[in-house]
Amino acid sequence: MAKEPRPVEELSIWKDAQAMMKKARAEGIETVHERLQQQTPHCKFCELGVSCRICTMGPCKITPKAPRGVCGADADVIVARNFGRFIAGGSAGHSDHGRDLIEVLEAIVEGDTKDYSISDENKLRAIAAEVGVETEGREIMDVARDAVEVFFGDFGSRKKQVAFLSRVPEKRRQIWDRIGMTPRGVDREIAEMMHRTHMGCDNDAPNTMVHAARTSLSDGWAGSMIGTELSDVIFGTPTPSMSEANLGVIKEDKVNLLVHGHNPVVSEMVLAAAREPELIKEAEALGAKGINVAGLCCTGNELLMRQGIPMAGNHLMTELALLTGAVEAVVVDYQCIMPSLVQIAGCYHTRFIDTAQKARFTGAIHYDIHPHNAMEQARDIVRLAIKAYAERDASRVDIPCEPVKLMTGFSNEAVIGALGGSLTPLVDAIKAGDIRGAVGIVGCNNPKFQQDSMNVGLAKELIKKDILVLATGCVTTAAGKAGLLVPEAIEMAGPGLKKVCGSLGIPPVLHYGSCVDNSRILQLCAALANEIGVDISDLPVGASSPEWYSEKAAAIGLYAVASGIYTHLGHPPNILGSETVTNIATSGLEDLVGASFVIEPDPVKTAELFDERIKSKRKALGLSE
Ligand code: XCC
Ligand code: SF4
Repeated sequence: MAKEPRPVEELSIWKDAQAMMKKARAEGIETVHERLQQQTPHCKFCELGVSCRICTMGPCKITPKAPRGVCGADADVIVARNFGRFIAGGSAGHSDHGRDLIEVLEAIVEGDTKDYSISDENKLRAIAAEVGVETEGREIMDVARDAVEVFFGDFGSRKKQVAFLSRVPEKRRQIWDRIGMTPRGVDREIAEMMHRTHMGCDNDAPNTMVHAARTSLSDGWAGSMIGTELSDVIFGTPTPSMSEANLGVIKEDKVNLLVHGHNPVVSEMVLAAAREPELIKEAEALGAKGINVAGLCCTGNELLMRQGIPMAGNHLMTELALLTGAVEAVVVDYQCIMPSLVQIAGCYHTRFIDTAQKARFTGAIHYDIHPHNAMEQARDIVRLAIKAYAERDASRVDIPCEPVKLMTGFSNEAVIGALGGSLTPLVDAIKAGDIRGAVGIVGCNNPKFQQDSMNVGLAKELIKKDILVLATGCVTTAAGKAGLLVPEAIEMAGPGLKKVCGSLGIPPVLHYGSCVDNSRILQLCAALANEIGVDISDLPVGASSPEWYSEKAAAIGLYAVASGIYTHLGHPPNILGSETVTNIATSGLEDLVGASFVIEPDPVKTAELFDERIKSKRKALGLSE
């Protein structure tokens, strides 16, 4: 028998989401929430992490009566192996994204593309110098060519450490060296994790956990960091600007194109095509008032940061955005794209377009996009959307709200610029206690939890306590919709943040970018630690992913911890079936790397935990509470 649908108010805190869920029910369109109900209750063994499918002597599951798998692996080994592969998956996602940016830069250097170019030469020179490339008096293309070599090298097996470890405080590098956590090469760590977790290899859970951390560090300090830095080089380093969020950014009188996925390489071209006068004219000829490009998830974040395009929504809004009935096309690259979008698009006139050979969707229209043909393909995609506009059924259109304003564009370069050229004023504000500390709130939505209740709840609690919040990934749209990303939000903050952010004209919650851009937060922490002359683990900072779901979010959490940042998760990964692994994650790592995970579903309690942590770190630094 079908289960009763849950009240929409329980599923999301947002009116726009609730309205579209009701529309979905009225039109008989299934969403993530119905499918979650069908999948509940979940398999207990999988939830605990004690099921193993790594070989065909199994599959095995650990129970009190069967405490070892066929090969003899116990719960600790099985949980650690599963967790290790989970982290490898997440690291692979971000890092393969980073690799794609190196390939674009290589195409620029080789003259294989007319569509992409180097937008920020200064940034390229700066990062090249950081990774040991000679820049003095050289042509920019020569610098770029050498940088391409260094970054491709970071993915391989020839190095003792990845290049951006030059940013890491000395003390931290010594810790990693001592425990065998220094990331050597992205592909190497990921492949080694797959090797270690084959039957009969790494059968010591703590040892597997150390390599899981090393794998995640290769993501944070190489794959993701390269992704961020080269995106800035190619598309421009973000500077503050204003934009908007929620389903109200979809326009009834325009051709609406949503970009979804993670990488700016395709979506930047779609946006550029949509801004061409000739294509706008074609849209107008069909009676539209123009072409509107809006973002979903992280490719949305990328374009929001650099181009100021509005955000239609985060993870759990992706299906609902199509329910407005006003979306002509959704153009995707990869990651976090629910395959169900193809079916929902099929219920409307919406074209679902995939663009990456490594992320094809059955039923999608495929465009094979490469650096040499990107703009031409993007124009075709925009034309397809314009054509679809003629088929839109006005009677099924429902755009449920007006957009909310937000401020975006906080790269480290922009922040340092706003501070007058150095981090000193920020350090002074931290020392004075006006900014007591900082927490990065990052990551996803998960249909198991009321959408954005924890993301928004935690941000609000933290700023009240004069803790600066940096938002990335799907937390961005949540914070934006809640009105936290505008300068006026200082009214919701404590007196210290109100003073500092007020004088700078910035919000108490800063949009720091997409998920790979968490590397910006790593870089900021490292720079702060270097400025004060301490390790990252000595700083009054933290990280949180309240509503995470993905392998990538787990990798982010783990590289944050391994970098010395106390990290909160709203719910645990599937590790609770091993006391050893659970204890390592929630306390053992503290002894090893000076930080650990904390699991807490309640945002108010979580804010108190951060408060305690920040107090103790401030005290240890000799600062006032
Ligand atoms: Fe995906 Fe980055 Fe999570 Fe959003 S936040 S649901 S991973 S899009 Ni990274
Ligand atoms: Fe079972 Fe061991 Fe094979 Fe896993 S590796 S399926 S525990 S026999």
